[in-house]
Formats: sequence, C-alpha cells, structure tokens
Amino acid sequence: MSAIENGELEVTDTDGLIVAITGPPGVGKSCLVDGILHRLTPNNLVAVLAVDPTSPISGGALLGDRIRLSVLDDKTKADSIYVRSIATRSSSGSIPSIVRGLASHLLANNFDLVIIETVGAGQSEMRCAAIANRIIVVEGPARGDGIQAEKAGLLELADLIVVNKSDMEGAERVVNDLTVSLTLTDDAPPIIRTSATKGDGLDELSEMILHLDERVTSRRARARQQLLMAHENILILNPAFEAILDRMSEEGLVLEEALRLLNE
Ligand SMILES: Nc1nc2c(ncn2[C@@H]2O[C@H](COP(=O)(O)OP(=O)(O)OP(=O)(O)O)[C@@H](O)[C@H]2O)c(=O)[nH]1
Ligand SMILES: [Mg+2]
Repeated sequence: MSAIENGELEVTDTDGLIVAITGPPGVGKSCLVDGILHRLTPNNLVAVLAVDPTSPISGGALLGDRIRLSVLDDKTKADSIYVRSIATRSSSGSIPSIVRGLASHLLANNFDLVIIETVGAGQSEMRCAAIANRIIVVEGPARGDGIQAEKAGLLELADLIVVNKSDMEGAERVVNDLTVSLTLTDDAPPIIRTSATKGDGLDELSEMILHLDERVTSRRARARQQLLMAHENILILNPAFEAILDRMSEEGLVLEEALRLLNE
C-alpha cells in the first residue's frame, strides 16, 4: 500500500486540471482515453486513474486488461503517461479520497492533466467524478432504453457531453434526444460526436479537454457530491463506527440512538 492509500500523504487542493470521463459501461471511455493520450502526449504529462474494475461489460476482468491502452506501445509517448487502476470492490467508501489524494499528488509532481475514467453507475463512482474540476459524460447509441446518462443523474455534472460510436446507427438520435432534454437548462453543456475506433472527433475532443469551461450547474453538482463525500468520511472515520454497527446488528440498537452515539 502506498503512503496515499494509508492516508499518510497530505492532500492539498491544487489548481491543476482533473478531468473525469464518465458514462455507462462499454460506451467507449477507455478507447476515447487512448485516443486522447495519443494526441496530448508527449507534449503533456498525463495520468489516467481508472476506477471500477467490475463493469458488467468486462465481467470484472483483471485490472490490467481493462485499461490496455495502445498508446503505451509507443515508446515516444509512454514516458509521459502514468496509468493506475483502482478497484472499487474493496472499501468503496474510501475510494474517492484515494483518487483525490493521488490526483493532487500527481498534479503537484508536474503532471499537466489527470484523467479519471469511471463508470457513472454507483455512488462511489459518481463521487470519484466529482473530485474532478471538469466532467465529460460519454453517451452512446441507445440500446432501446433511452439516455443512460440521464437515468444515472450524470447530465447535471457534465461540462461536455460526448456522443461516442457516431459510426453506429442510432448515435444521431441520441444527440437529438440529449439536445431536447437539455433545452430547459440555462448553461447546457456542449455536445460533440466521436468515433473512438475510427478516430472521428478525437482531435476536437483532445483540444477541448485542455480548455473546457466549467458550468455553474456542474460546479454546484460537484460541490454537492464533495460535501456528501466529506460528510460520509467523517462518519466512517469515527472510531466508534464499527462498534456501533455491531450493536445495531447484534443488540438491536436503533438508528436514532446510533446517530446520537456517533455525534457524541
Ligand atoms: N463502433 C464503435 N465501437 C466502439 C467505439 N468506441 C469503443 N468501441 C467499442 O466498444 C467496446 C467498449 O469500449 P471501451 O473503451 O472498453 O468502453 P468503456 O466505456 O471503457 O467500458 P467499461 O470501462 O467497461 O465501462 C469495445 O469493444 C470498443 O472497441 C466507437 O466509436 N465505435
Ligand atoms: Mg473502460
């Protein structure tokens, strides 16, 4: 375990660029990250933190497999890239703090950009995204059940929406649906189309990442997630937490009393 994971490393707020790339499983996030790395390195030092190895698409494949990036085969680029997988299965409560610690540490050590790839499905993953100061939500052609990101509550977090797999049927329909769902939003995020496998739109996306404006709506949504996370951490780090859980499960301690004990 590293110093960061042991909580020994002091975490400071940094001004550096932390971009979360989030969206439903299998939508093409890793392929997009690969395409971005091809374009932004070696001129920029870029770190990728991949959170959540348990996506249904990969069936929880080994960590190494999930973030196989073709860009790492290019020796002229590999030296300016740092890649790290972070499992969410264990101790999910502490994952966002680990990611935050790592990201700040990397930015303090000359990295220009930290990309957090996360599936926008669970609460822990949402909170990892909220650590970022810019959030890119990736959508793909609907599988007959509407806009996934909308259902997952991700749209309010987005500073940019990428509709990937634009080479596939149905992508344009998703762009239209997204445009409609955002019509009532004052500061709606821009929407761009990409095909990570064909390379379409990747130049534009890579350029946008470095100069992305922060939306007011997104800043507030992130602040909300960050507050919730900080609050939850206070609870989890309370030395009495485990003992109180024991008493709730074994002695029938009621919730109100448990809360009172935790606040003592
Ligand atoms: N046709 C098409 N296929 C794509 C595109 N981008 C990615 N794919 C394919 O979609 C599959 C999933 O791509 P990934 O990049 O692993 O998706 P992901 O969002 O990172 O998946 P998880 O991390 O498991 O959530 C792969 O088989 C890719 O080849 C695209 O633009 N067009
Ligand atoms: Mg992936």
